[in-house]
Amino acid sequence: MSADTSTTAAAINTTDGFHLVIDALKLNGIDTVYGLPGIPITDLTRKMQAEGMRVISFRHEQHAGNAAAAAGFLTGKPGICLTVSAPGFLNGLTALTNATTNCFPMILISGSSEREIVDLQQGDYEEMDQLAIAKPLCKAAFRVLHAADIGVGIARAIRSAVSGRPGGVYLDLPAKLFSQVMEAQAGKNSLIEVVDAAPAQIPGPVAVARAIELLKNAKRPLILLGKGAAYAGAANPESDNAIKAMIENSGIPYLPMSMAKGLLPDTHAQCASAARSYVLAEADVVMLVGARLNWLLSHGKGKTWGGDKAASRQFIQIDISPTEADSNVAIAAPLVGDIGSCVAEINKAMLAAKLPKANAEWTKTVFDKRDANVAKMAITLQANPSPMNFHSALNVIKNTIKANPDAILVNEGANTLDFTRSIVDMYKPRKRLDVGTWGIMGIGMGFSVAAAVTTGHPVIAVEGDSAFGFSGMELETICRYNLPVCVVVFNNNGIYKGTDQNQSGGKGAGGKDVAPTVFVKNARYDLMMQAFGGDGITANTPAELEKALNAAVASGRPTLINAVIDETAGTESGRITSLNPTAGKK
Ligand code: ADP
Ligand code: TZD
Ligand code: MG
Repeated sequence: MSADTSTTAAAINTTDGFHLVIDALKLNGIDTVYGLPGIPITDLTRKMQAEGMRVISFRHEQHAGNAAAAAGFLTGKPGICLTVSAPGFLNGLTALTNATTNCFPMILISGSSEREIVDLQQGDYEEMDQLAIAKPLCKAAFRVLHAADIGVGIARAIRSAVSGRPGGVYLDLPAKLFSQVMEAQAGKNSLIEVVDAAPAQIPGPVAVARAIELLKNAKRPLILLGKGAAYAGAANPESDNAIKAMIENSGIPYLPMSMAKGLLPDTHAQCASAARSYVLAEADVVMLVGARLNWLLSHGKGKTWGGDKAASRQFIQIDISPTEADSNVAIAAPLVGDIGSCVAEINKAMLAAKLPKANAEWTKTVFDKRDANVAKMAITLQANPSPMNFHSALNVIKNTIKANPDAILVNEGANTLDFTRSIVDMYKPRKRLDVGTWGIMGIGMGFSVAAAVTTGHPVIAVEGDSAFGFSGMELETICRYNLPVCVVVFNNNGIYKGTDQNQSGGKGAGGKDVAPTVFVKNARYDLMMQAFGGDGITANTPAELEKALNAAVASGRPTLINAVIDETAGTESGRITSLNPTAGKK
């Protein structure tokens, strides 16, 4: 080839910012994005689709962001959310921050306006210094100004999202970047395929020995599995097996946190869920596996942990974050590393030390209490009151998940959340997605979309009527992509219950309003689903609910079941009413 023709070929053979973003994502095995188009990323979404990527387009960015976060949790790869500038970015930011709070890997990629104008605050279209705003609210934040740096930007975002404690990463892509042109081969060479993005982190032998010593002397040991343990298996399947082996070989009772349910089947012989308050108060050595001692575990102290008994309790904590230990109470044996590696080391050391099975007197007491509570609950579940209450409706959901253990259960609300978590058993890892560390409402439809898209399995979303309202418009998204999602709205006419009264006695500007916690009575959420071509049904009895749910799971069609629940059945704030300040003034 003469020098002349090669120059001509090079001039023709160019790439641009749009394609470099797409190529960088694809090079790293990312084939799906969740987003909402508009300036400056409209063409990016089209070109992604043209290049074979899946672009799931939402009606509001918060739900696209929640979908990306759930995809991250389920797959161990960062979920990608793509938004426009300022308002779109802010809508996605809640999800990014929530993902970070929950230790889910995701990347929020937002287009942004002209730097020169934004920085002088001259009033650009959708002007905002997005990078500065994102920084304190996520794990890491980057901006790319030159097309030649797109490869580095995406690589840094991926590594930051999944390495160490996973979390949310913000990547700022200014509008001008997308049309920047560079020579194709140089562009290709600038991309980075991230090698070993979440490297194994093996705990030191001294730390392992310290943990074994505590287990050896334990009289009433307990293992607590958190959603970090569930996530660890998405990134490394050996992790699930190691946890199962540790629990079964040790004979130690275990408690799963909400999203760790199903890591081992909730019906497992060593599951202590139905004796939760007993084991938390009585255990003398507690091994935390990917669970933080935050509010969800009463900070590791106080009445939940047996009051005075808390002083003599010792904790082992397995966590990838070295600063998690001692955040609430002293951790006698911290084990820093990834859960798969840490538990594998514990298993080896237990074998070498010939650790005996957990004290039989303790385990018998725990399992007897559990069995008695399960038997008591079975009677409540069988009752068939009219109107239907949480228990009789959840008995149907419980049986459906038992018959379809691959189905993913998405769950939000207050009473709807608490009762579902304790009543519906899960059988396989990473099948339960819920409100997580923040107890946030609004994750429902975004999580459902991601669960259906990433797994192809049926999704059952059990939603309080208030909770559902936060993301209800995404029913259209579910119908548009024809996803196998069945939304069950537990309709009790309001937040917590539907019976609250306006306390004004008819006086004042709001005298004629209903109470702030109640909704339109007898709302027909099922008709919303019909509006978009899905199946919508109202169920007044467990039999009607069962029929509709079975049909939905069998057909895989988008379905919404409006499950009418006794409006008096709930309690204020569900299980966490103790956190609810009420007026002291008489
Ligand atoms: P839960 O709410 O279920 O109790 P948390 O979200 O409080 O769980 O805790 C999850 C913990 O798991 C976090 O402290 C996080 O650092 C840790 N974690 C996440 N992934 C891993 C991993 N692969 N290996 C070890 N620890 C992990
Ligand atoms: N806003 C956000 C983003 N998250 C929240 N957790 C809340 C508000 C407060 N909140 C709860 O903590 S639960 C809940 C709200 C509004 C709704 C409860 O009503 P529901 O469930 O209908 O979803 P139940 O079954 O009626 O209790
Ligand atoms: Mg409600």
